[in-house]
Amino acid sequence: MDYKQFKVDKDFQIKLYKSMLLPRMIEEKMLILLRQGKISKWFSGIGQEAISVGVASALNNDEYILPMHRNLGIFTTRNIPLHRLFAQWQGKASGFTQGRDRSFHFGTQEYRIIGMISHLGPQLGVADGIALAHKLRNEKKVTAVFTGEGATSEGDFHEALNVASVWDLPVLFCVENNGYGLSTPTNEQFKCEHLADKGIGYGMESHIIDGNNILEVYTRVRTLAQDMRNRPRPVLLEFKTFRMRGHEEASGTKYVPQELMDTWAAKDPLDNFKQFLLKQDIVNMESIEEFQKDIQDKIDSHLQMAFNEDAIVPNESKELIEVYKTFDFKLIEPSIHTKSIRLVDAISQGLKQSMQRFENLVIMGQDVADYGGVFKITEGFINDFGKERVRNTPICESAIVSAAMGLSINGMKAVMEMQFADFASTGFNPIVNYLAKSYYRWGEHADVVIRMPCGGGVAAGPFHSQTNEAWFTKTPGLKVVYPAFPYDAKGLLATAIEDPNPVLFFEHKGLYRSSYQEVPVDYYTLPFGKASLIREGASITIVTYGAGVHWALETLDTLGIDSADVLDLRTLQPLDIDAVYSSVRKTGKLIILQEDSLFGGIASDISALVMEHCFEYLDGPIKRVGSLETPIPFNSALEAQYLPKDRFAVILQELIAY
Ligand SMILES: Cc1ncc(C[n+]2csc(CCOP(=O)(O)OP(=O)(O)O)c2C)c(N)n1
Repeated sequence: MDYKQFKVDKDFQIKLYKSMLLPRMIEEKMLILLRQGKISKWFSGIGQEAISVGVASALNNDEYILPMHRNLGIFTTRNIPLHRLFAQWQGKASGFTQGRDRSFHFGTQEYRIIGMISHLGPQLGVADGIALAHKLRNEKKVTAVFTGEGATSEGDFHEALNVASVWDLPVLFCVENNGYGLSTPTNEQFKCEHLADKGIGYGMESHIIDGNNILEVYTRVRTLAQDMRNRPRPVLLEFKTFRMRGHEEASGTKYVPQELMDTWAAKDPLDNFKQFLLKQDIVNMESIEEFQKDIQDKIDSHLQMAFNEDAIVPNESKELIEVYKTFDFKLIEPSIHTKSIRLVDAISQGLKQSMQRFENLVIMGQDVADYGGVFKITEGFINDFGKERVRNTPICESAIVSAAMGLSINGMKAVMEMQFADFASTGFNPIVNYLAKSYYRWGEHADVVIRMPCGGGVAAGPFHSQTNEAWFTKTPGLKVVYPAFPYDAKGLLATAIEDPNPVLFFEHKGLYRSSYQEVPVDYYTLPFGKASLIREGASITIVTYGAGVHWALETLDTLGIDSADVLDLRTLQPLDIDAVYSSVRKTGKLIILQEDSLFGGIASDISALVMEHCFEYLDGPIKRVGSLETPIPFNSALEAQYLPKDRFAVILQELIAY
């Protein structure tokens, strides 16, 4: 291995050697503990230490690194106390996730490390967001993110590199090409010779680096990082290396030809560097033994600390509370000065006032800049806030949701406009797995609002009409808001942006230009989790939200019914179930109307809750009314049949007469 051409201070060479020795020795110990059943799972990075250690050593400690499951060397090079790592792997409280997630699935702001989620790819987009925040604040910092070569087949890889390139983000995309993704060799994973060649397609500089040569990794990354700080741009690095053990310990390496193992064993980054240092008289055997002893003592004493720590005692209320970051809601009263505006105007106004209020707020979405978004909600915004804060994005929902998370991690707020709520499906993974779970897993909140133009009745067919709130109300960690009127929309959007938790904000397209109301002109907030009782009556309770509220009111007017409580839920998570209970206890009858097809929707849960809590008050069966169990058809007559409005009128009358 050629070390000589890389000029590194001798003391620093010793430091690099010790930095590689530490993760190697920790791993050797962990493999023993694994066999003894004292830790649960182990993904080995043996043979790949030069990459983790080299990159972490080349960056400044205040620069973010987003590692993968084989990057122990990043954690150790950043000097994380070993007993905390050991506690993490044993599922103990002093680890980083309080026993809520395993292995390397955690981050720590203190050490500027943002850990992975199992799905591998999303963190690439998160790195984009972190780098974007630095760039917007004119901070000269690089962000390094890791992936294996297997995960480069995920769409997230393509999306994240494309976004970073279009936006000139200073991200080092570090691909560790270790030959196999679980059991699948590289030639069954991609067709190009080198992954670095993909850089051309993204208009991105790329390099191949010998990932087993610590001096090459360190010097080349350090030089590149220095350059990227001054001239922000992404760089793709392919580190050639090899996975010397199984994907995880239990899965073995039977499928790997022995010659390959032998070839790469001869290239071991630690042994080769040791021989080099010995030959150069930079170290001698005695000093190496001393290093080993020091590290062994450290590992043993920190392990003892972790073993001595008591096991976690489950506390149900603590678990439930820590799904969301505490939000200290401040009611900002509306001004008396109002104007009659449409729902679409109210949302636009609320968003604009939030942009004025929070200088760290960034809007991202397809066509949101000059074009003003397909619904014109951000029209003219670039004149006030510029194109840096009102950002057009490429068509890549997953990377942009992830980038929104990255902005939040790096101290910003983000609003993402899904062009249509239907397209949340291509950003689904980071929403339900990254944004929703980060706070519970390791205390990192997602200060992100995703605006969701949704809903039917607009003859737009199966892919521009869905109301898919049930995809998200099912997922702990998300908040779901669904206003029916301009006044609520403006105040609730302001609250959604103030709230540090991830919020899905549903905006019914059919109401955008049909629902008018007097709306206060100034900024105000409205609380989450408070339904609004918009009509009062004694004989039946109607619970609904979104377009359903308007259908219910129209139906009551048409039928001349004035004896119904109409409860507009306004937010679905948190859900004001107490308002439902108190109305049902008064009326004795409940009908729930939702626009979405019925099965598995919020109406079913409300029905079940009322059965459990108000059974003795009921004077009739609870009725749920929703759309047909089909995709949403395009043809207007078919769509009218699909939607629940007409069925609602029939079932309402039956229930009143029951
Ligand atoms: C979305 C997703 N698909 C599949 C898996 C299962 N899985 C976990 S790691 C892995 C292999 C990853 O290979 P690579 O990216 O090359 O990284 P390496 O493990 O080799 O370091 C697979 C298939 C997963 N965790 N997430």
